[in-house]
Amino acid sequence: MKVALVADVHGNLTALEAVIADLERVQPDLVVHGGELVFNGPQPSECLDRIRELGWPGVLGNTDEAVARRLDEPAVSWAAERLGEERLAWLGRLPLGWRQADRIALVHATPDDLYRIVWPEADDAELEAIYGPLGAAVAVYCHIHRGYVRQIGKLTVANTGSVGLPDDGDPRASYLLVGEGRCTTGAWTTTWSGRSPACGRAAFQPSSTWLRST
Ligand SMILES: [Mn+2]
Repeated sequence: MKVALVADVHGNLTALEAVIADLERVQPDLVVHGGELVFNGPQPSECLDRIRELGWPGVLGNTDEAVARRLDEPAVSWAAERLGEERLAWLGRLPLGWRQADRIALVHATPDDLYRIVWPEADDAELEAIYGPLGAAVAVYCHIHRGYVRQIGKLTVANTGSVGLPDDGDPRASYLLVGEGRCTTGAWTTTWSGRSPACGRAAFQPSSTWLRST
């Protein structure tokens, strides 16, 4: 079973549509979103509606939570106004985690923190301490906008990268694909994949100072 994990859309509909087109080619059995769907791109409502229409299950991201509770910040207010009460309520109801039995577990940042940053350079012991307790063969997180896959003993830790605001030196949207692998060992092979066709970045990036380059 092939599962695509798609995250950090950040209101960038152009990038989201590029990923959806790529998924039509890849034909995963299931698509799950990893949160940060609406803030801080130009089309928050359009992105949210598209994901709801596709019926992807998913998890809450830090900015989803901030927008849902109308954090008093200009760019958050801008997005919240466009979304309206019904969409904000839907956002606020997103769960903190998603899992597929003991095979895949997904959280936005870490199991107990929506904001904590765990870089790809983290050592094995740190990754295992944070994501091992999820109890899944493949632990997936999002949030840092840099996709990677690491094997630590029997545990695979992977990051989805970002659809709308990639920060890994490649401006194209990215997502993670987890496929069924060596079934004799019960392990799942995780494939870093999903470079979608070229797409633009959101023009509206009021909070993108954390990006190393544009
Ligand atoms: Mn995040």
